[in-house]
Amino acid sequence: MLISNIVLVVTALLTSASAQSCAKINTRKEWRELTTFEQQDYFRGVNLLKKAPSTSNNANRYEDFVATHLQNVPFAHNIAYFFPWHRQFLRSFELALQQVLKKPDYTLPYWQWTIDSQAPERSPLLTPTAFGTNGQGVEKCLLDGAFRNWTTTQGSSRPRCLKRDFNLGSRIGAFASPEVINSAVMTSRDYVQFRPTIEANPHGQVHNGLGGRSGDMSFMFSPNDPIFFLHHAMVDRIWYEFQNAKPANKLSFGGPSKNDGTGTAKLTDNMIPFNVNVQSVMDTRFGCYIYSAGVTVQPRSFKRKVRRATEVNPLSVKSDDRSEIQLIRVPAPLDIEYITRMGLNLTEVRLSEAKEKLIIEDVNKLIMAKEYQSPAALGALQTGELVQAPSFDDVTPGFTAKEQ
Ligand SMILES: [Cu+2]
Repeated sequence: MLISNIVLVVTALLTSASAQSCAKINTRKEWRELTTFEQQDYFRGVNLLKKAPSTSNNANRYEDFVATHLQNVPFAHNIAYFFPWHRQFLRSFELALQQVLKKPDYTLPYWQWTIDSQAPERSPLLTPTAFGTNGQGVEKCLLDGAFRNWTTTQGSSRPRCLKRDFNLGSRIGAFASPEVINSAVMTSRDYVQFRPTIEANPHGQVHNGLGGRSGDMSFMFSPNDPIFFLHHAMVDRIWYEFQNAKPANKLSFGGPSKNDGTGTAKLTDNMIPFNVNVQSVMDTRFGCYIYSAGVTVQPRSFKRKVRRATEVNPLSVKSDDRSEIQLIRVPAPLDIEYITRMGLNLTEVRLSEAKEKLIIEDVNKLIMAKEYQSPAALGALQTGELVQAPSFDDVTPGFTAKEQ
């Protein structure tokens, strides 16, 4: 009782301290919730930043953001500050877009990749009229989409093309499904447990899936690829969901303050290189935004004979399988090269992969018993209708209730 009162008072103070600076609270929407006109705004804004002069000594304003990410790797990854650092980073990018677009209410879109998790290469974002497909040729240069033929100087000694290199050739290995994310959001004890659960695998799988061996997304200069910001807006939204899942999560924070896993991070810690502390980004409304509930799939009386357990082990649905249309895929283990390059803890990564596998096994048991259907199932996507989710809770009906 006393503790919850203190939390309430602190929340109230924080809210009043920064609410004045927001003329309005805007909603960040999922890519598929945007009109074509709104989607074009992102492409136009990013291309304007790419042409705008740098505010330091980089090639252009866009690369200022890439450089900020690249130069502050140890303060933003594999550490307690992962979520708040990227929240602040995204907010500064959003402000820059508002400026070049001359739209003070412009908000970053997010990519709800959980919906595309079972065959990410089929995502409507990865098309020639949107963010482009896979890189081409030996160099894996991006030749289609709104950023085709882009040149970058970040992360190499001389200008080169923007690269995308799907990790399975023409396919991208499965990402974390909505149920995996929902489980982490609903069942994590606190921030200390929640942060590595999301950072290592669900977040890393998207980077490594799009970037593969040589693509920009697999490296610390990943913001070179403008899809980075939509991926990280989704990551930020997952944190937002966690924060809103229960009152105790609102200001939950902690974990290692140093890259080697030592130290204890606190809300009052300043984030390098930003001149703000963790506390000041704990509520997205301090940054004048909230998130939409996203999209989901309404199945159209979807009937399909589910393979019986004797015929198939649910765990055998591999990351690159595209024939199974009802069961959920277990994402392939993260590449050891990626883990090493990112400085991730190998044991931690493999442990969270094992946990992920168990959750999917449970989900698949429910699916096989015809008690549950995943909105991300390929069959649901093929025959169902993509709709705006009524609320966060409805994204994965039935499952969280069973989980808790
Ligand atoms: Cu990052």
